[in-house]
Amino acid sequence: KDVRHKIEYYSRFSPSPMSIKQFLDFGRENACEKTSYMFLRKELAVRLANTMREVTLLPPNLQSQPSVKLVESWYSQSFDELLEYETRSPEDPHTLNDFLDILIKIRNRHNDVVPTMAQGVIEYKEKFGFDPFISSNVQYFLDRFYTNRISFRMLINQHTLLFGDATFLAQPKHIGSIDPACNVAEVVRDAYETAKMLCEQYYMMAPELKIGEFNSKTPKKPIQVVYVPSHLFHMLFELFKNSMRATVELYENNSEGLPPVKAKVTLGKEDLSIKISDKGGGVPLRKIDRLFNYMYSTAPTPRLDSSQAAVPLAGFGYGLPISRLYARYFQGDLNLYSIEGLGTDAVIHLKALSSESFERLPVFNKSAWRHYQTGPEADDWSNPSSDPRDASTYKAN
Ligand code: W6P
Repeated sequence: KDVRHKIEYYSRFSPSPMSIKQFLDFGRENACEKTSYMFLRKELAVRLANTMREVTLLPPNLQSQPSVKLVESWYSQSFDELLEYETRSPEDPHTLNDFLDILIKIRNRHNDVVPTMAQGVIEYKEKFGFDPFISSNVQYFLDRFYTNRISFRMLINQHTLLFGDATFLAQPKHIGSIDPACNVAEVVRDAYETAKMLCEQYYMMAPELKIGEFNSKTPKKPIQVVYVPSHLFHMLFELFKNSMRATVELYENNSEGLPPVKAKVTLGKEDLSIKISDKGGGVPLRKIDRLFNYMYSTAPTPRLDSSQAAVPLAGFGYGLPISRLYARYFQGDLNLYSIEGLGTDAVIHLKALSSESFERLPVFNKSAWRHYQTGPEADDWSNPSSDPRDASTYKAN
C-alpha cells in the first residue's frame, strides 16, 4: 500500500541528532512552535520509519509473536497519523493544536512498549527456548529499538512541554524536560529516598546513604549539569534498588547493622561521573553480562498484582539495560565493577558539557542489516571443554 512506500521513503533519511545545547537554545530564545512543527513532522516520521524497517529484520519466530505484532500495530498507527501532517500548513489555524493532540495520543499509545516487547520475548522463550544466536540479535535490536523510543519521547516531550496547554505546570527554570542547572547530588538524594521507601516496604530496613562530591573544576562548588533530571533519576533509582537489595540480603540477619551505600559525584573537564558503591557481596564477573541481557533477564512474569507488597525491589525486567541506554543516549555510559565477595561499584558517566551531549541514535542501513545476518562473536577462542583435561596424556614416556 501507500504506507509501505512512505515507510521506505522516510527510512532512507538518517535521523538528525540534537545536542542538549540545541534543545536548550531552541526552547529558550523565542521558542517558535511553527519551526518545531516543521522539524518534528519530518523527524518523527524518519525516526519511526527507521525502527519499523528494523523490526522486519528480527528472526521470523520472534516477529510473529502476538506481543511483537501488537507493538508493530502501534507503530503503524502512529506513523499513519503523522503522515496526515505532511501536507498541513503551519499557517492553518488548527494545525498546531491538532498536532499537539496527536503527539500526546501517540505518546500514550506507546506507554507500554517495554513490558509488551518483554512479553514477546517470554512468548518466544516458552516456545523455542534460549538460543545464543537469537539472544544476540534480540540484544542488538532492543538496544536500538529502546534508544529510538527514548529519543522519540524526548522530542515529543520537548514540544508538548514548550507549547502545550500545561506549560503553567512546568518547572519555571526547566526548558521542557531539561534542567539547565541540574544539581546532581539532589537527584542522587531524591532517587535514594524513593528507593529507600520501596526497600523498607519490602525488607523493613534499608541502608543509609553517604554522598560525597569532588568538583575538580571549581573546588567546593555544588556540581551542576545541563541534563534531563528524569533520565538521571531513572538510572540512579535503578542502581540504588540493586545496591539496597544486595546489601539487605547479605546483612539482614547481622546484628552489626547494614553497611551504608555510598555515592560520589565528581566533575572533571570532560566527564561528570557518579559512582554508587555497595558492600552487598558483589557478583562474579561471569554473571555481569547477564544483568544487561534482555533475553536472559526476562523471567516468566512475576505477576504484578494489586498487592504492592508483592512487587520485588529489583532484579526483574529491563531496569539495568535501559538505564545504560539512557546514559549512552547523550554520549555517556553506565558500567558495573563488581568484586565478588565484597561489593559493587556502579558508575554513571555523563558529558560535562551540553555542547558535547548529542543524541546517540540508531540508523537503519546496510551495516545494521549485516548485524542480523551474523550471530554472536564467532568462536575464535579456545573452549575449555575441548582442551586436553589430562596433561599426563602427553608425557614423553
Ligand atoms: C549488586 C548487583 C548490582 C547491580 C547494579 C548495581 C549495584 C549492584 N549491586 O550486588
